Amino acid sequence: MAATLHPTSAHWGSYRVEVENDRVVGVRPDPEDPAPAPVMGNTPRAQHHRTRVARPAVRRRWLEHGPGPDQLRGDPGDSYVEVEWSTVLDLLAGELDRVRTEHGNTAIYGGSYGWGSAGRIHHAQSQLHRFLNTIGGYTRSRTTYSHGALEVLFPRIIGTPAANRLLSRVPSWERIREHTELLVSFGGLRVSNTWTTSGGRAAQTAGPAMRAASDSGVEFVSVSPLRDDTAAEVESAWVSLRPGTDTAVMLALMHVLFSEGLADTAFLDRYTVGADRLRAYVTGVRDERGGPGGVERSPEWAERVSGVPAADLRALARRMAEKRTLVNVGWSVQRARYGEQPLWAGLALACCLGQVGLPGAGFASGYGSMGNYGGGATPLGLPRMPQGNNPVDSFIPVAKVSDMLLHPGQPYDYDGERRSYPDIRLVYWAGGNPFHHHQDLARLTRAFGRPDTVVVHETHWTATARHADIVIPATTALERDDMAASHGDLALRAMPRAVSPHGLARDEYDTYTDLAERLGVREEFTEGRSSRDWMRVAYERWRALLARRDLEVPGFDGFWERGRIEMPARVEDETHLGEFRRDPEANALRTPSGRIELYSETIASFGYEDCPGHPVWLAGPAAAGGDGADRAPDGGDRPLVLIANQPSGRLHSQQDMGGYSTSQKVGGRAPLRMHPRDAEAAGVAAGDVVRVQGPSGSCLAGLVVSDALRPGVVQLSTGAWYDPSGADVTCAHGNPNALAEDVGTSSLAQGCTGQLVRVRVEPHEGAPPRVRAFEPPEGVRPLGD
Ligand SMILES: Nc1nc2c(c(=O)[nH]1)N[C@H]1C(S)=C(S)[C@@H](COP(=O)(O)OP(=O)(O)OC[C@H]3O[C@@H](n4cnc5c(=O)[nH]c(N)nc54)[C@H](O)[C@@H]3O)O[C@H]1N2
Ligand SMILES: Nc1nc2c(c(=O)[nH]1)N[C@H]1C(S)=C(S)[C@@H](COP(=O)(O)OP(=O)(O)OC[C@H]3O[C@@H](n4cnc5c(=O)[nH]c(N)nc54)[C@H](O)[C@@H]3O)O[C@H]1N2
Ligand SMILES: [Mo]
Repeated sequence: MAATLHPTSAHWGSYRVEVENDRVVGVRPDPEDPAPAPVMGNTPRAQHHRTRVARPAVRRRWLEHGPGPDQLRGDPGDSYVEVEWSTVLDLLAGELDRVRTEHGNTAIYGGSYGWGSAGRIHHAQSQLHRFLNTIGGYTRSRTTYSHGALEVLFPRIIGTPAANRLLSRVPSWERIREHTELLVSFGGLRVSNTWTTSGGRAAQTAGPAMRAASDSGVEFVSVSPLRDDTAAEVESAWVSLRPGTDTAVMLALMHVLFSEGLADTAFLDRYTVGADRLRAYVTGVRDERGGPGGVERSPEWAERVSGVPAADLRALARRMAEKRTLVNVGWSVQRARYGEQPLWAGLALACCLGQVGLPGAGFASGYGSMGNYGGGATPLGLPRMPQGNNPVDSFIPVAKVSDMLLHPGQPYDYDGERRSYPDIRLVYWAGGNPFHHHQDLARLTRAFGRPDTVVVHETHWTATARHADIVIPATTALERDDMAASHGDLALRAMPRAVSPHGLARDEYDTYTDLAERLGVREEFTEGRSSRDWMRVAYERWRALLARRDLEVPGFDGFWERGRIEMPARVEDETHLGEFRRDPEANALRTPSGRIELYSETIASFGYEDCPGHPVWLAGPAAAGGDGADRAPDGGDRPLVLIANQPSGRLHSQQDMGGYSTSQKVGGRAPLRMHPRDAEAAGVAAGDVVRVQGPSGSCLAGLVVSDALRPGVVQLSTGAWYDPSGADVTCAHGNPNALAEDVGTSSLAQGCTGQLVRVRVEPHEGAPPRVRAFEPPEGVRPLGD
């Protein structure tokens, strides 16, 4: 039988799958995509893999003992019982009802953070939230793992609307090509990161756009511990620094600007508050609390802390002052202890240059982090599935999940509030993998032992599914009709079902419909519609909104038949803070001063030692070992800094068993990159199984030796499926979150700090344990290859 081609869309792009006998046998890029992402190569094997959840399953111990805390949840030897759909739906509906009746809806944690799959209708998290809202609500999560520090800090220092625009309506790469002379990017500009866009993208344009900017003469400076953080096709100068020291570098650049008369004092006076205090701190007149006798944050000081030669810092500062300069702070840089500081210092640096609000200049955060950033257009609305309203107002900052489960009632600080954790009895997760994304996975296992019941909807038997009492098999995006488009996208694409559901997997919408039926709220959940009806309704509502602006798109049937339509979009030529620059009185920012707050009275009034009133240098654990004045205490027996960045071979943990992802592994384990000098010192060689020891645990990995890393730095990307089955090691497969510490950025934002971990790397003695991450748990009959 001849293969047929079916269009689909994922967070890693739009492409086509080849289907033969109801099986995905290959992938083909979209012929119109200028730079298709190789990540799509994971799909065929992942779609039919033996780790697919084929039937509903219940943990044997939960089935036998009923709900309750259980420290054996997630135990590698745990077993499951596969049950009928009607059985699992009865059990789950009964348990939801028991928890909300006995403990109230606050006791249900439905934050369910994660990237599920693309598709406007079958978005796992939105579906779950809609369902939980109809049964009385849930404790939710706030902010993201991606840029949690930015989301809390920027509303305080530039005001909420401007902070939102910083992430949503950003200058296009074309505009950069036109106006920018120098782009200094802290955290580099990884093309492999731009393959990903939440919701998918019609075409991969960021890589080609960066190259075009470089070809037409924009100068790039990549400030990063890794040389290859900026793509080879982009000509760039590499400023190699110790991880976690960007703030020191930025303060020194400001020191040069202030001491050489290059700082734009007219700009600082008119558009900012607090520049004097910051200047007094940078020049050493004041310390971080405003007291006398600080440290001069000179290039020589910064060289000791960051390893960047003082002469290079001087030259860079002068060049930045001379040219039309854009300062980009990649999201990774704030995913570390004191992650607020490099953001705030980066903005302050841009203000000292006086170019904020000019086309192609100022401050940005996100180029090179996500594909839609700089994509050049914002669609005028998107079809959406309504989620309803959550009557419960309980929330946590998203990366506090373990703390919440382990310490109900305990107080904690967040953005000026003293809050306390709710008492969670039921955890409900759909479309995320906390045993991929959270820090200190052994601690997360203890946390998941606390609630009465854990429910997970999954397509695959991930480590998170293996911590659940009730596992609900979900269809993949290839098994259902949907449509895709994202912010910064230009076309809406149909995603018609390509293959039948795997085993007994069902669309989550249908699962919730049956649960809602049992809980007496079917009508409220469905409003009388099937998911297919909702697709039409969501589309037609969007079409009606466009019609009110005299914009026309075809009716739903016309769209579905064509498979792809251009979306009316606003072309993004707006300069961030451009209006504010033109008239700072009429367009005052929504901050207490109406200006950019280089010193924030509000933040200072919180009294946080870990985030005072203006940007300061605070040495996080990664910065230890520099012989600067602010040396951090630890470091001795863990001399290396591990960078846990995004994997280039997949999206997070998704499709880790796929062909492209496994082609990067070394002996079936996650690849750890190390500088040849460090490898020699550690007594390890390329291809070896190495043991990595971090503050919270250990993992094994396969060694790759490369001089693209700064000495003292190793790289182990996230996303290898967590495998706690090895005897003497936390993860046998190479998940860096087995090593990382579970601490927030600061009391202000409490963001994720997983990017940097202090480690020791050593040879693994004896026969290494087998990797068992891709074997379904006991009691589950695998269906698939
Ligand atoms: N150490 C360290 N940790 C990090 C980071 C870091 O830099 N360093 N980065 C962090 C960041 S920025 C992020 S965003 C997080 C990402 O963390 P996650 O978003 O949690 O990671 P994913 O692997 O994308 O998880 C998505 C899950 O959804 C499942 N899924 C796919 N489709 C469906 C569906 O239709 N229905 C259901 N129910 N499930 C589906 C997939 O199988 C997968 O298990 O990780 C964070 N963790
Ligand atoms: N292929 C692929 N693309 C992705 C994802 C994926 O999983 N796979 N995930 C997506 C998601 S959800 C997000 S939020 C974005 C994240 O986007 P980013 O946060 O920008 O991505 P990372 O790859 O984590 O980090 C980028 C680089 O920052 C550098 N870096 C780390 N620490 C420091 C430091 O202290 N100082 C400096 N100057 N540089 C440092 C590292 O060398 C790293 O390679 O990526 C998205 N894109
Ligand atoms: Mo993210």
